[in-house]
Amino acid sequence: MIGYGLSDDQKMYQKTARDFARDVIRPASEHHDQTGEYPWEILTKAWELGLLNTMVPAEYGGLGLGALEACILSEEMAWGCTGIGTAMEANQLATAPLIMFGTEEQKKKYLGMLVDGLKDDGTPHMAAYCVTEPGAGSDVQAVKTRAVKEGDVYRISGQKMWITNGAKASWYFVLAYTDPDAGYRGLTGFIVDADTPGIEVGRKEINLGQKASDTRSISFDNVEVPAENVLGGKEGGGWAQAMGAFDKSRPIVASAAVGLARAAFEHARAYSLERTTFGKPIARHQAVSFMLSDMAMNIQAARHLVWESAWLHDQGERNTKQAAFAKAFAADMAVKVASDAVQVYGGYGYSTEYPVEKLYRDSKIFQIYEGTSQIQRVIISREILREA
Ligand code: CS8
Ligand code: FAD
Repeated sequence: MIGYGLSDDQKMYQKTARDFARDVIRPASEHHDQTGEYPWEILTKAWELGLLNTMVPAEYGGLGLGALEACILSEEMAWGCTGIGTAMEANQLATAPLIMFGTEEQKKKYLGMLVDGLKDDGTPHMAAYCVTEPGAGSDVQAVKTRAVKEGDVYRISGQKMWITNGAKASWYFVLAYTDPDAGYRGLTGFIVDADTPGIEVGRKEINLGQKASDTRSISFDNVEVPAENVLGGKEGGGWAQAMGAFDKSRPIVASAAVGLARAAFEHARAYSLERTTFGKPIARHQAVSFMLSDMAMNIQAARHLVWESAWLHDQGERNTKQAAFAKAFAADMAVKVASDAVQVYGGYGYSTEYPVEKLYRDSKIFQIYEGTSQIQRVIISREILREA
């Protein structure tokens, strides 16, 4: 692909997603922002069009798209609404460890569940990635959740926090210590059915932005999980699975930040051509037009970092550094672009009557979830120093 142009197939996916974002997501985004209602209707339409779970390989019933195509789609969804986009993309994160490390049986059962059909109520199966805990976010090795083996089952106890799709998922990827004395080599990944006894889902968190997305705490009290649900059948494999998943999902999250910034830029540009001060459109004041120039330039730079990091992953190369470049740059860029879009609107930008206020609120989370902007720099510094 990247020889500086998208293939015909990639352009077709982009157009399908762009039309969907314009016709279905955008018109509903204000409603979901105001009500916090989970966007089941939109997710169902997306599922019917094949826009959910796009990286599930063809042999398990999916489209088998690469991370690059997933990024192209994610940018478009996020242009429509990042709250709705996050609900969609959380499935890509939850499925990533399974796609990369699952056994045949696990992939057939749990990836198949997502793509084979809808639930009895006509909505799609969702999934969630449960790693963060109340006392451990950036420092993943500090998680406390334990899984104890008893015969051919494990019993999981602990609490997860800030779990996207927490109350909507049919199954969870859960990271827990099977051997707390072995450091990260004592962490094991599990696939846990969401209706297993002992699981309790907390209330929906009231967040600053991305209100359509469902964020929950989840507690596990002696939850019995069959040994066959140890991801990849590998006790002690959880760390590599959890970290490996980020290499696939961080470019997708970064591309969502690009989509949000593109939306903010487009609003700001249009407004700047309409609003007049001192006898001319504000776009003709250099201070304003340079803000727009910086927005356009940084959006394009972020997109290139995103596409490169996803493309490397699709080539089978380790992209940890490039995924961190993309995530940090795109997140910081999106927050700045959204903030400058509010600035271009002046007082109107601060009002809920105008679209940039929502984009500003929605942008902040990109510097926090999927590894904070500080943690991306920790990762980059480790990688570049290792290369010296
Ligand atoms: O703790 C790691 C980290 O990544 N922290 C950030 C946590 C994070 O990103 N959480 C996000 C949760 S999910 C979420 O927010 C969802 S948002 C909603 C959905 C959005 C829609 C999609 C860390 C800081 C990188 C690691 O720190 P340390 O504990 O200091 O470990 P290290 O010493 O760096 O590493 C230990 C060994 O592991 C190897 N490693 C590290 N990274 C990788 C990757 N692949 C393979 N191996 C890896 N990526 C590292 O090389 C070390 O190996 P050694 O052989 O021991 O030297
Ligand atoms: P902390 O780790 O306590 O960090 C606090 C501050 O200290 C941050 O600014 C951080 O950058 C800084 N800091 C910490 N350590 C360092 C360091 N070594 N160097 C420099 N600065 C440092 N998690 C999941 O597992 N699954 C999900 O689906 C999920 N979805 C989320 C959705 C939302 C809306 C939110 C808010 C969070 C979600 N998370 C999810 C959790 C998210 O990944 C964490 O919040 C994030 O990784 C940060 O962890 P923390 O909140 O514990 O902050």
